Amino acid sequence: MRTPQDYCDGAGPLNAIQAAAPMTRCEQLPPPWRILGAALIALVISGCGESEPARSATPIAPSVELDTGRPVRGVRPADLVRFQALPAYSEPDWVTRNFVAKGRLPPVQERLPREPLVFGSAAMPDGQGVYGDVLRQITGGRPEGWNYSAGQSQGWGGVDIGTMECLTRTGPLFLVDREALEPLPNLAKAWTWSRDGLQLTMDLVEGAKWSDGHPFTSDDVMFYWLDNVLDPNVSPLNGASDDSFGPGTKLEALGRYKIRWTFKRPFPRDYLYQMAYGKFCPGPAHVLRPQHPRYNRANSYQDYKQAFPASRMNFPTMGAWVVTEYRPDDILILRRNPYFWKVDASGRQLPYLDEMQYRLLGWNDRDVQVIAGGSDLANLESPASFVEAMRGAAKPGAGYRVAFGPRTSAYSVLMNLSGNGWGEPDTRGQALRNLNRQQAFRQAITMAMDRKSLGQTQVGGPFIKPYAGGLLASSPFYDAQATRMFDHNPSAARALLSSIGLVDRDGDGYVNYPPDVLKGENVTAILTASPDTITERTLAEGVLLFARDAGLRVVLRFASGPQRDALVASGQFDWVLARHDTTELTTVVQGADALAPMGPYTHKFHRAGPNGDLDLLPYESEMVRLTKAFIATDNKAKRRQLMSRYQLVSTEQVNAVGLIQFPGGLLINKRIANVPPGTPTIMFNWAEDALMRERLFVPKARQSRHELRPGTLPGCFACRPSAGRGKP
Ligand code: BQZ
Repeated sequence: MRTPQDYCDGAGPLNAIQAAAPMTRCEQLPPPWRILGAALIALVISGCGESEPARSATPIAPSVELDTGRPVRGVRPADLVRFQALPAYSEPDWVTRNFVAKGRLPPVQERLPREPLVFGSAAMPDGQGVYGDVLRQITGGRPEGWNYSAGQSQGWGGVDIGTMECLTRTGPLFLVDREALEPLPNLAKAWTWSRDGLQLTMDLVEGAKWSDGHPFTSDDVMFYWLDNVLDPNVSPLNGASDDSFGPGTKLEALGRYKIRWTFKRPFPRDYLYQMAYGKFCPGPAHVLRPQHPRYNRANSYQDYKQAFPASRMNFPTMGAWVVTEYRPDDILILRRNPYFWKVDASGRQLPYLDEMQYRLLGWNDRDVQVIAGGSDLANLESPASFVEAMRGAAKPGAGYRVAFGPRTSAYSVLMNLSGNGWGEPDTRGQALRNLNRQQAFRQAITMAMDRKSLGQTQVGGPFIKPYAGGLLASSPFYDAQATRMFDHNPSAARALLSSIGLVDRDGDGYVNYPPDVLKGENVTAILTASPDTITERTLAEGVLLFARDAGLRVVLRFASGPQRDALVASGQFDWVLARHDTTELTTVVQGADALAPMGPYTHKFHRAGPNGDLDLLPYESEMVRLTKAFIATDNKAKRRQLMSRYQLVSTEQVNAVGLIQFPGGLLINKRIANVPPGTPTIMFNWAEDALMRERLFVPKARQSRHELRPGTLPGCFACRPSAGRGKP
């Protein structure tokens, strides 16, 4: 991999065009006219689209869809999911024949809860499905192990979203009528607020079971809360902490299937969003507790975290699938969960797809493999691949289609705003943070950026829009009037830098600190970025080149996904190139507590130092006040007003240097049905949740032979290997 020194500060002549459009020396983009040509073709195709044949058993989807964000939805939550006992239930014939009939599995009605979750057919684009086939996906991550509650990743890319279930669910909310917007019931099937709104009582799905047949009860919920979220020695994946549900919040079990929250403020409805993926997805207490140091004195907390390595198969889940096979750096195979507690309106136990496969490759392979026919589904989130993906989909007989969602993807440069020692910076790092905390410095950086060129280097055409920072334009709370966009102006940026004493004193083209700071050496900012995708690499190099044009020396530090995340989480960064992969800057209602540094250890780029003090800047204090007021009111007009003020403060103060915003898309194999049109790559959650993969199906006539372990079910986790249920 190229080291920053290769570029260092990008010395050496570049021709005019390359100077205008920051490009890496080695990656040549297709000439602009070809990009535009392809985009126009795509636009035309989507505009008039292939004439869709009448809806037949085997739905044929158009090759390229461009969702311009038209809300073709507006379903009511109960149209999507409800809890109801149905007259009869069924399962794939091979399960009945080879497992139930042979007494190796109880009958389906005994495996399902008293009232299973029922998916409404009205919200199924292609209607109720049929059983069979496999969903093939790729992830660039690698499973660390199965202890999500103690912070282990299962390899990202939607693996954990397919195995973990949470109290509520929000991914599919992009389909829901905004007037009826509230998290969907999930493991918590219903809830009631006390009259004063300080207590919330939730009913859990009575009779639901883990994939090993063990009952799911409030014990699993309380173990997750008391012995993981509230245990200071444990950090669940996706960062749940006592702060996430409000300081002083209590949770108690009122029975096997009833829990009650007690809050410090009335009606904190935003916490219902926190109870969805990634913050409240309990693990199997019957398996985890025996390894937890509070109950197993022989174990350390590290032992507990690593007690379930990725090599252990059939780890109990509440999700639609269970990991049954794992070959490092090769593949994860997941088979249908025989105890899955969700059905379609005809009582067919879901999922429809018997198998899910995850090939363990690179993040860039995700879309390439769908294009090549080796995978069935990918989040198209790297604009540099848009043209190739559309060109391939436009070919006659192409096996996949491209479906673009709303413009909810974006990249920014986040600047570490902690002047208090968070991440133990050295003197160089501390000096740079002191600059990050100055508005003139942040404004100079944002003025140095030529967002239009940064976008054009990724893909031509209508996809990419400049991003000022703050709320994204696709957010229902976005206010263009309150959005301060600083246009590209390197000389004004230089003037701002000199206004705070930063001028090029040694004539090397870079501004220097005043003589009494770091002996007047060049101001140097280390930009941490992931090398995992072309988009991140080229954007990082673009930032380096544009900063240099304004006289600021930037050095790139490439650190891959988990390393980058660890550096950021521990505050060891000056600047980080961040992909917008959370929900607060689009939905606002979900993850609102991430909009500002609400607590000493909650914010992504401003946390407390070793002495626990959070040195907020005045504008940040106002953002905290605005966010608290937003969370505390249900009044729509007041909320809109508060977010307009938030937008003005965060963009005027350049809380983060926004770069580009663009629509993510999905690449989908054409045999896959029930994909809701316009599914966002990320909004309330990743597409892997928004898609409701348990409802995806392949019409019989189009079913493939890609399944690797047909006719098998997950074995049991804790019993002797030979006694496995797996093989028929
Ligand atoms: C989606 C997502 C599902 C994590 C991850 C990955 C990690 C980060 C982030 C995205 C991947 C995919 O994102 O890029 O499309 O499938 O998994 O979880 O980037 O490295 O730590 O935050 O969500």
